[in-house]
Amino acid sequence: KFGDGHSEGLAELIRQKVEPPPMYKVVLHNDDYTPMDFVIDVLTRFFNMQYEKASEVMLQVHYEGKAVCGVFTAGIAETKVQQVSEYAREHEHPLLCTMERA
Ligand code: TYC
Repeated sequence: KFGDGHSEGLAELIRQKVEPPPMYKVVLHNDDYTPMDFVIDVLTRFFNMQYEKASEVMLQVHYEGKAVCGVFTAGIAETKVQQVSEYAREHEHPLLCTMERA
């Protein structure tokens, strides 16, 4: 039976035991409308950054177009992207958050 989490081959099970899991960068993207203070709030709220670090990362996005907020396993990265996207939507800001293979 497929798709129930018990259909992996032995080689995949061994790989999982000896290889680190694939990691994903969570990336924030610049836009012209999201307030700087809101981006700092996002970085402190969802990425556990202190205000000073959050301000640095926010400015990196603002001046360079994007910045990495953190590197996580797939499930955690997906959750961060969802949480940030929902929070931005709730506050009606166009802030874009994506993930990419590290
Ligand atoms: N460029 C935005 C402004 O000038 C600030 C901003 C920073 C927006 C980072 C998005 O991910 C972002 N208000």
